[in-house]
Amino acid sequence: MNYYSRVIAGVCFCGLASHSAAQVLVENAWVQLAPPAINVNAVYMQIHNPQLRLQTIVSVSADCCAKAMLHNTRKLGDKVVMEHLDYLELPAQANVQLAPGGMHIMLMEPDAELTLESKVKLTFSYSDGSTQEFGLDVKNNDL
Ligand SMILES: [Cu+2]
Repeated sequence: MNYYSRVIAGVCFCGLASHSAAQVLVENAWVQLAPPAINVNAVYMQIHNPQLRLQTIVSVSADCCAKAMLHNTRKLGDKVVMEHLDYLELPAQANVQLAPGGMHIMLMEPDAELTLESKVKLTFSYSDGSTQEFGLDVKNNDL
């Protein structure tokens, strides 16, 4: 093996090492406190995929709630509707925003109403079968 091919092998090894590391990084992840008697909560965050390959979230779940779904907010004429997304693609080395008025995670059928004291454990399941967990706080709109 000459020097050049050793360097290439080293690069490949680094690539494999990062492949098994944390799948994505999330920033500013929070659960929006819902108005009284509304028993669904939206989750917002910025997701960064540090890897050199596309990653796809195929399902989400949360320990607080029987159901969690990926949603997109869309304007349909003068109405605002939410549509279910079957998956969420995270392009290589890019950011994806889950933000009010756009994509979000919807938490439904909570075991108990979420309050500002609640902690939520959110799990992403990826198309390669791996999973990743995040701990989230519940916050008010204006925070
Ligand atoms: Cu929604």
